[in-house]
Amino acid sequence: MKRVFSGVQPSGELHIGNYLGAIRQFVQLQDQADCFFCVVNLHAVTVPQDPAVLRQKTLEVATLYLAVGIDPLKATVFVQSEVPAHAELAWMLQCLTYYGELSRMTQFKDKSIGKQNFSVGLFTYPTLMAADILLYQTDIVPVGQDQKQHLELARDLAQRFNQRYGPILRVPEPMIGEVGAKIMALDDPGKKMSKSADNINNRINLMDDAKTVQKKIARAVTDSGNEVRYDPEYKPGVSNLMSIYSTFSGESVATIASRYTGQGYGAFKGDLAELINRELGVIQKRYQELKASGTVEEILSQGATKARQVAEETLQQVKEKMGFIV
Ligand code: ATP
Ligand code: LTN
Repeated sequence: MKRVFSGVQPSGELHIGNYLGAIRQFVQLQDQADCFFCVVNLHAVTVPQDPAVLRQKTLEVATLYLAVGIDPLKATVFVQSEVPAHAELAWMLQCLTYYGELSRMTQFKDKSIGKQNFSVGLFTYPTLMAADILLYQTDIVPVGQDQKQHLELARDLAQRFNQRYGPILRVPEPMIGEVGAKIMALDDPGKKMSKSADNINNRINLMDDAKTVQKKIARAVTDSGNEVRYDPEYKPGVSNLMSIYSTFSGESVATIASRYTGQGYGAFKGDLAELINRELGVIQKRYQELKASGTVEEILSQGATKARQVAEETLQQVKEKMGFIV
């Protein structure tokens, strides 16, 4: 059975970009592979976080994992800081990572640009991510397009380690969907939809109510003209909305275009909001049930126990190979 690992940061509200780009794939994979889904709170503190908010968001992301359909009987769901091996392996991998490699990471450049001060953790973030993945001898990592460069580093580090010390780390493959892998911001289709963007009209959160979704879709930037046509270069706003429609409905953009011929943006946007609300409604109902059940903490605690066993095994092998006394 193939091993799958992925993570989401508890650094804000989850949005439909996270859902369509990554989390929805998690649910499909749990039936075919041995899956580990992590709430990566150590990654979240690379930028300042309020401790009480971080704690609450960590539980929220875990609850959302379960609400979208991740089944703790099939997949292991846990919180990164509960498994010390992540931070330990990250240090060892930092000593294999070149300064130049991290300097070239586009996410680091985007997040540090224009800031007077940013943490060293923000810089070494991709090495911690590589540790997450390599600890579980992962075959497949389902992520959105923006994580491709980080995945390449994880692959390079596995190969470098294996060459230097002997072949013990599996080299992971990214799994990036064809549609939905890069959902753009509603207020600016030139940027990706993001948790940390200041404008809340940038994104649709998984917990947004039906009215808010309607409003955000109605306000979403489109282009002059009124033709519903897929053309990312000349009609990036409409094309992004069509991609969202297509990933939610499972229909091709061509089918969607022909449905709205001659109808303009209004009808298309109304139906899109309805489509999103139908799916979010189901997730939100399950979320409230899970929250009320009070079972999430116990699921996380069992997940961490299982994760620790698997991670510890790899860490021991790494230590032995590197010459640490074990
Ligand atoms: P931030 O914007 O603060 O960096 P984020 O919204 O990118 O956060 P992450 O926790 O970094 O969220 O990402 C979780 C998963 O969602 C990753 O696999 C990432 O590739 C994916 N993802 C994030 N944004 C998008 C997007 N706009 N479209 C598709 N997938 C996305
Ligand atoms: N960097 C990722 C989150 C993340 C991750 C991982 C994803 C941390 N560790 C391991 C896949 C596998 C992001 O989405 N920003």
